[in-house]
Amino acid sequence: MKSFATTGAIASIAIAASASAQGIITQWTFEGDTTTATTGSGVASLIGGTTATFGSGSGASPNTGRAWNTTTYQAQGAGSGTAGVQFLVDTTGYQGIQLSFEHRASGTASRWAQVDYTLDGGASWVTGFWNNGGGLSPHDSFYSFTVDFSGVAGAGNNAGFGVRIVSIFSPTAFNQNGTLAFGANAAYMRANADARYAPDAGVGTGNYGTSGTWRFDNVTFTPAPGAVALLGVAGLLGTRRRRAA
Ligand SMILES: [Ca+2]
Repeated sequence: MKSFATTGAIASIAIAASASAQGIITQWTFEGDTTTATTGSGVASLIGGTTATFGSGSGASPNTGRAWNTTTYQAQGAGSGTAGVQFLVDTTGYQGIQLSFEHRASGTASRWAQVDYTLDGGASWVTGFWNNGGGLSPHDSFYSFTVDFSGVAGAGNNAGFGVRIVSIFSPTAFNQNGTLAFGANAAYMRANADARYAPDAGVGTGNYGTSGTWRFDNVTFTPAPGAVALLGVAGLLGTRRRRAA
């Protein structure tokens, strides 16, 4: 595992350095409390009834200031995969598309997030392409995630590409506190769930709530790195992550 983690870190650094050299396709940093893209162009929007304000940012490069703070998610037991945020990006001229974003949850928000994608400007969606493995916990502030679309035919060189990040039911059964027990794919697990998940098991024993918040920062689409060898490493990492999820 150690060697795998090290390889991943090296690949991530190489990807970041290459992307910086080649240019970001589109990025939202939410500085100035706006959903207008900071770099490049694209359309960010709320879906499934969510609402949003702006809050303090992740502190990560390239900014330290502000982030997009969303709330008003679906009621417990309703609408899995329907509520969240959406980003449409024209990838014309680019291949090997990568999405990275920073994500923070409040205690009562959903712990599980899923990424879907569209190849036709949002007319239709491929759902369940990626999920975070339940990897949100308010204990550690913002988490950084990368989603690799390099293996998706049509993600690159497409004026109608886009993704949405949506809240989903826990794919596995869980017992929040002894009285809030749910089956698989039946309920949202609150982010600071006491139920499970090392190393951030959480201490919350209440139920998920619609007023929980998901905060996003540095939502970034980059093209593939130029180095073929590193592309292969990134592809392997992406495959392993999807299998693990
Ligand atoms: Ca920011």
